[in-house]
Amino acid sequence: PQTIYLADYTPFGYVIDDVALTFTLDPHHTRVKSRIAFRPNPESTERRFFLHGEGLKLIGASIDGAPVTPELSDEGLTCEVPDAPFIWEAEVEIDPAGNTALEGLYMSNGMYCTQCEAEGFRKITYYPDRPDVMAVFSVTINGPHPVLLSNGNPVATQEHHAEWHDPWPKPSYLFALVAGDLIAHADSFTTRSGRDVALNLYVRPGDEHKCAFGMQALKASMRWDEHVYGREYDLDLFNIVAVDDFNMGAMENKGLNIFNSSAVLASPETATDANFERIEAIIAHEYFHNWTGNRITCRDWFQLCLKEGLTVYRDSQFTADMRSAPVKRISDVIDLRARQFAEDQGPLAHPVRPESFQEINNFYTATVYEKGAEVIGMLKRLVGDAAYYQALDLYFDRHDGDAATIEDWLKVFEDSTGRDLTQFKRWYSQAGTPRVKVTETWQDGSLTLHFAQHIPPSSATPDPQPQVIPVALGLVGPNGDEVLETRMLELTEAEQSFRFDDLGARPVASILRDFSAPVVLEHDLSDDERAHLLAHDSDPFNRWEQGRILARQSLLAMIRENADPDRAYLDGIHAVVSDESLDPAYRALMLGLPSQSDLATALHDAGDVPDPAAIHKVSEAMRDALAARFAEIAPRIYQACQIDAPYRPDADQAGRRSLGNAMLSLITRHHGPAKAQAQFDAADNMTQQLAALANLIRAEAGDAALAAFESQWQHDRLVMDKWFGLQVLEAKPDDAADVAEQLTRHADFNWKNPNRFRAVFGSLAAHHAGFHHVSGKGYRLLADWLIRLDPVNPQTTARMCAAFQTWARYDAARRNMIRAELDRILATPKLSRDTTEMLTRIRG
Ligand code: DPP
Ligand code: ZN
Repeated sequence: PQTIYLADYTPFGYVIDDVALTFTLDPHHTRVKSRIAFRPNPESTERRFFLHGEGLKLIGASIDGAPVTPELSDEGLTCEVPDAPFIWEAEVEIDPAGNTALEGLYMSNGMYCTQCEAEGFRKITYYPDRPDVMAVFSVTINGPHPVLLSNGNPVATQEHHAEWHDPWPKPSYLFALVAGDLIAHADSFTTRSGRDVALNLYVRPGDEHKCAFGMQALKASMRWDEHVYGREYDLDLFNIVAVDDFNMGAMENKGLNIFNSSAVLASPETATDANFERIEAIIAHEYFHNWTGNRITCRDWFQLCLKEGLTVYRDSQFTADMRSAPVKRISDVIDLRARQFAEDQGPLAHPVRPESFQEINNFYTATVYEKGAEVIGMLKRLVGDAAYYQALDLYFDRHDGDAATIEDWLKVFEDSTGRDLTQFKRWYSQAGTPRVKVTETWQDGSLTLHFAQHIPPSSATPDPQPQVIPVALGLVGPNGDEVLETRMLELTEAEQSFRFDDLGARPVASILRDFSAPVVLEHDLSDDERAHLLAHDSDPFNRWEQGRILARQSLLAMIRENADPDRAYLDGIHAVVSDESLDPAYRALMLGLPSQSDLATALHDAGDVPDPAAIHKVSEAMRDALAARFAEIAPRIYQACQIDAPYRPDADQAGRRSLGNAMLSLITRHHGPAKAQAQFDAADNMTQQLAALANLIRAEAGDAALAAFESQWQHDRLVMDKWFGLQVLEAKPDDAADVAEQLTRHADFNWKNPNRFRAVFGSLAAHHAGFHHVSGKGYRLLADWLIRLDPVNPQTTARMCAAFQTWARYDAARRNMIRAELDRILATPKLSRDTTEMLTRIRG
């Protein structure tokens, strides 16, 4: 396959003034007519006329009305064109019902829908399918469906015929079309300048009761973006459509967002608190793209972080405002470490702005999204809040309507703050997670903190240079008081010291508060000092972090030295979790342990070879120890967390349920499954029902409940995804692969549906000890199914290959087994470009 380089960017040779598309829908024989007004691009000397096109049957083409015979290839067509403005017309035939890859125009449960990001539009018609070509689209749809939708505003609708016009110039990846027998959940929103916007959430009949929350979240997002970023919506209509078969979470098409049904549909009976929170965040994310992505788009796909990093950052601010800021921050850090750090420290490492790729779909990664968001957060910490919002105003002013770059973005900050961001830009160009080592000296009331930063070299970045790292620091006195309030230190050198004078007694340094930079901090505090911060730090993140480090250290000692669970950790956590003045959601987070995969990383970093079975064993032993330590208080906290009021998915109730269910798992461990069974039987919402079910399975008392759950919910796909996933996640390590294998034989294992495939195999990959079982059966099973899925859906297959990315940290036997499976997949005839690139990179 061909490698594409950022350095090779050149503008397209032609400008498009407008585009008219006419669709005549038919499951296997849809006709698409295009009429495109091109003219030579004055800013380009390129005069080769190339249009992307894949899997299209060309019926005919003409230029200015005269038929032409273009030269066709697998990737598109070329044609002789006039050196003056001209009208290109073409007609193609496509096969939406045969499109299982879910890119371009496809069918899902009888409805037509599209997914064009990144390069799906070329499967719909011949077009310069690149984000820097922006045009005004008019779309006509002929089809026998009650609902026919496209971007922008409707201009004419009659039965079986609809015409749409989108006044905002857009790149082809934001094109969308939907047709089907759908029902609208309608509402409206008035923008602060008085524009009335009609809002619709379109769903299939039967899902009408799952719309209300998504609609509220949309209105909250619209309000928030006005208040915080001064951004208003810019059309009279905003439509969202829920689709069951979808590769991603959702897509921000202009005026017509398309959502994976799992990312928008929710009712209290069918969705958990975590589902509600995720839905609220994704609705916000896609809505926020209207400005950061659509009004200002990307020049090329190397700039993907320009819209994704910023939009993830914006949706995290929104969630922090809607719910609890510390809980959101801690949850984001857990996720960042699990997904992004793993990527950054393995064979898939790449900069936030990559410099080459073969298949762009493989770069919708945690690095581009989540590290991309962290980079924005650091920029805001460095320039300060007021300067950040001023810079954003300038960004929207200066680049509205542009296809922009990271250089444009940074220039806005340089111009509005006067700050030189040359070194900061390394966050975009260098791969790898920086390690920051801190040593302290204490003398005559002065504390000196000595920082050393080191970025491990990788093939993506062989010679890393020091980065600008904002380090939020506070000092906590011996009695627990804050003796120095949070201040921002800026590391710019490989080594740097900061001195703090006139301190009476030696304080404990609380470093990297609020996780002010995406780095690995190595700060040798004693267990007593960590316990001191766990008890007293005013920074909720670092308080949580110290508990987490104590847990990790204890777990590692249990593996290496057969040590007992650390008393100081158990006591410290007991004290925080018992503190009723703290937010229940925060107390619940405090009870979490480092993931087994995180422990494997920690062992590998320390030069040990991780043994997944041993890691699983000590994690279980630690949970047993927590259950014993909480034996007395857990039933009381559990009781205090029960809610009499009707279910609401807000932060307050969700926090209480989360603490209550953390207690339920301790109680089940220590006292048996009676309480879990009672909760299962009484549950009137999915959060309580699913948590109880998980505990019953874990206690090996779940068979009856699993059967009852299945018969209650077999009509509901999204709930059945949970049923499939939970059985794998909660299986014993010896059984996880077998359970997954058996589930693939279930009549409802509809493996071509990405949500169902991920429910089983995403859960298997997430089950560390089960996936890495010494027999190799986890590896074999996943490889078998990736081979089967690849010809059907390359994008989801390639995404799932990441399960193998940590192979190099295990023992020789496991490494050999994994490599053999990677080779077996790679040897499959006609393997997709997506999967080939992923496996080649992973294998190294
Ligand atoms: N739809 C995906 C997202 O919103 C890709 N743009 O992140
Ligand atoms: Zn996005």
